[in-house]
Amino acid sequence: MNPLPLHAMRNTVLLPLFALTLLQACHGDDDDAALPQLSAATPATLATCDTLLARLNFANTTFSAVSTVPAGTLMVAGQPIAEHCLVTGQMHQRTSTVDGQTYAIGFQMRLPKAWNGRFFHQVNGGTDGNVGTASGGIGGGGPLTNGLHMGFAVISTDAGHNGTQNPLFGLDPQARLDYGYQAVGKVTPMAKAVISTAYGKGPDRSYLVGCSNGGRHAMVGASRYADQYDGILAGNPGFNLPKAAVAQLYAAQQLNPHATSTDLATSLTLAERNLLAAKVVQQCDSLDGAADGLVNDVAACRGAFNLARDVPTCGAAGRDGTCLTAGQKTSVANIFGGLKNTAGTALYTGFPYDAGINSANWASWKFVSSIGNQRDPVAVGFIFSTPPAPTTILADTKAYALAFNFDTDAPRISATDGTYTESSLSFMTPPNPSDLSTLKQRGAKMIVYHGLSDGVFSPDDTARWYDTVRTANGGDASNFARLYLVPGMNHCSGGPAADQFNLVDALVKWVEQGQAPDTVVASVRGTGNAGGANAELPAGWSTARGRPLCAYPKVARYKGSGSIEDAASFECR
Ligand SMILES: [Ca+2]
Repeated sequence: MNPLPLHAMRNTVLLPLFALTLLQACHGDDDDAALPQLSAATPATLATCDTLLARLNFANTTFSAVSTVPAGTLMVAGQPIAEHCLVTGQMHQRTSTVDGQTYAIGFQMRLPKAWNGRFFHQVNGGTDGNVGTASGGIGGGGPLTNGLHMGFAVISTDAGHNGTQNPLFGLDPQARLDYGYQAVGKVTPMAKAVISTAYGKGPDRSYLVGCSNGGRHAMVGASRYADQYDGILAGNPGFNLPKAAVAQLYAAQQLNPHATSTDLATSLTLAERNLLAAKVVQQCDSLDGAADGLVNDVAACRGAFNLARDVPTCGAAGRDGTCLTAGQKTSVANIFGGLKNTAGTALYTGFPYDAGINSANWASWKFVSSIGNQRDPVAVGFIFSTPPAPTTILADTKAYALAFNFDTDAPRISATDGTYTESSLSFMTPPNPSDLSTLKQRGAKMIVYHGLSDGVFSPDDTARWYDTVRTANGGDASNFARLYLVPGMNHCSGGPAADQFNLVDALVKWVEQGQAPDTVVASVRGTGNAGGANAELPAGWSTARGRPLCAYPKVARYKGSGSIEDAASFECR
């Protein structure tokens, strides 16, 4: 059946119900059949590292050094890495006419002697500015393995500025653009050329992998550079990062009136957050069929948990850890409800109530990052605002956060001027985020995961994005893009969660073998875990607990029999 007339008919003609049903069934089949199957990568061997430096040549690139890293010299999570070739360098060195600083895109590549034929672009987190070890982290809380160990040729970059230029690189317009998306665009062809020179052939398959801001890079890449990547893995993506950072300042303003000292954490103490999480668990845990401390059915929990009703309100005795004041409840409701301006326009998505919101990572985002001089205030002020905030805010970033006006200051994230000609919402976010047609039509695949107890980037924002992708693809995008929401997990890892999983392996099987990721199992990280134990693993849980990761909108539901510690006792539906 030719799909083209069917598409046209579905969009333009009203059909009898039976015909429409038939067409939808055919449409799905045709869609699947229309997607090309990419061939599998084939391995190769690096002949020589020693002579590579002299043979490397790429426009706007200085290759600084090349050296052999003998087997076992580099250890990743206690695991010795096999022999590989380390290449370091920088691209597009320049002096800014705006701030006089010298900028470049620094990078390192690690090229395994025994190569699996694949390229792994490790996109990094935070505000970048650091060339992290190009070991190819696969995401989640504990490296079961890593891209380098799996045989990928891996690149890591600083996205166009160094650590000492953080966060004031935002004053330079080009450094903003490199951080937003252009560094990925510039290093990708260079890295492929290095691989081609080193192995005698370019990468058969290319993957873009990261979490947090790295997840944002990956999602932006899925839109902007889909012609250059076969697989995209985006974890806890801050794909609306300027909005999320503004929402962090809002959280600080909501919490600050309840603080009993200069420490913002006193606004909602651990005892109070434990109470809040316990009440969420009390109302929502069993909705998935198992009282196991994990709220899998987050959609049902929205209706089941009521902050005003389910959390005790403090009486005359005041705060003692067993209640929240009426004012605290209002602030918590505002934070989880999502930032709105005084006109009632939503400026960022809200957050789901989940079991992991009492975790240290959640607290760090809300009480430290929201007011500190490393993350949200300086990112909003220097990198995302046009014009940028004066550098004098560095002297008191908390004051800047608490004075931020959501009606008059927030619009600066979408503003431009003669110096900053592209707004931060433009350079930080994926253009046309629901349109993944380039990626889809060439047979590439995309996997996104997001912890449901993320303290900074909303999993609801990611789910809402995925809903738009489904809608843009006739209601089902699962043949090329899938989203996994991870109950209890904080920002990229941690929390009361099964946070250890290998979605890179799942992605490669999907891209290269057409094996869709239906049965990916996540595990907890207990004592003795090679990737590091999870300090917040609840005492009552087995250290062997496993859970299936379920492709949204499915959730893991208890089958009704079998150990609740066993992944096989749960099914996705
Ligand atoms: Ca449960």
